Amino acid sequence: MQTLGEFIVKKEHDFPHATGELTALLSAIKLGAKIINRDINKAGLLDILGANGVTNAQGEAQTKLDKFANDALKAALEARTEVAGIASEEGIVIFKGEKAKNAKYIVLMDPLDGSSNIDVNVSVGTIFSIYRRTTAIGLPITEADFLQPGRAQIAAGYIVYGSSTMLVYTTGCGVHAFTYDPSLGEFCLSHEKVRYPTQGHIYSINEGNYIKFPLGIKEYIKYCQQEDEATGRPYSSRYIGSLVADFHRNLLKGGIYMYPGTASYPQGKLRLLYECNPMAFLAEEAGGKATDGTRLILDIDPYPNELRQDLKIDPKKLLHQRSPLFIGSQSMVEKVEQLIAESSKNIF
Ligand code: AHM
Ligand code: MG
Repeated sequence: MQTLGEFIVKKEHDFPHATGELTALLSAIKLGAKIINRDINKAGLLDILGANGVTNAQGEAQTKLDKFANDALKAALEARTEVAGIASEEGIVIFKGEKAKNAKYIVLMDPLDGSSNIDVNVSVGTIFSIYRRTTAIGLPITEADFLQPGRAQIAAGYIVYGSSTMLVYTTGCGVHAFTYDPSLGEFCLSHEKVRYPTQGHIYSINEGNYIKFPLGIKEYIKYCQQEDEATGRPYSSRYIGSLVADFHRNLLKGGIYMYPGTASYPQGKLRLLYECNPMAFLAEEAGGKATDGTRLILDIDPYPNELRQDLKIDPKKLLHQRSPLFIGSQSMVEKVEQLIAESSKNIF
């Protein structure tokens, strides 16, 4: 049996110049995850279910557990010397003091993804994404440090609080999954070098929004439902409504998760920086693909030069930018991209 801590230290030996800082940072996330896991497991007994009457930066109702999870991770990360600041749905926090000025990394996170599921005992998750700071060491970081393309991530992962709790992460050398053993209080290696199965058979989308979907997406849903022996269609439809849990199932079984834009919300619902990017890094590392329908998610620049030069743009607001997301088994993502491209030609 190998614990997450042992595994990360062993991997670090593969990099001769590694300083151990990333290892320490990942262990802070691991600690935050254990705290969140403990309290989620007894949520019905503690007074932490339901909304807390606060709305977040995007006007969405915050649940008590959203706030609790954010605080648990923030405290675990702030206590370390490796992190200069964090960002989440709750906004950007630039840590104060000398140690933060010299810390190498920044963390973006969705502390409690799928939080509407928590009150009904359905799986939720935590998503994290780690970058090197872009501001020089010795100076306080700025909001722009958090607005890097996903390609610049040096690590990303999630914790899924499901029938068992698992932590899944990548540092760019494959995707590794660890199952939490509550009797030991440790995450233990259960799946090394996870890869998508070549052919997936599951599609995940909120079909209640069907009427609002662009033509290409409607055609892809029709394609999933047609009979075809060679590709094993019809595919199964599975949608939990927690990105982490839907992604996790599709990663292990083979499938595609979709959250498209619609006429009223052209950018969809999911946040590029702390939901789409980390999942896209994991998907690519597992041999899958993640796009917004036409571009690879990891290639999207959230703060291109034209926006940097526009003084009316508040970089704090760019943190919450959204993107359509098509993520999962490569051949399935490419099929939906093809139908999106064909349907856009038909319009003109
Ligand atoms: P959240 O971070 O506020 O929980 O929102 C993100 C979640 C995803 O986990 C999930 O896939 C999606 O929202 C579900 O949205 P919908 O209810 O519109 O299908
Ligand atoms: Mg979320």
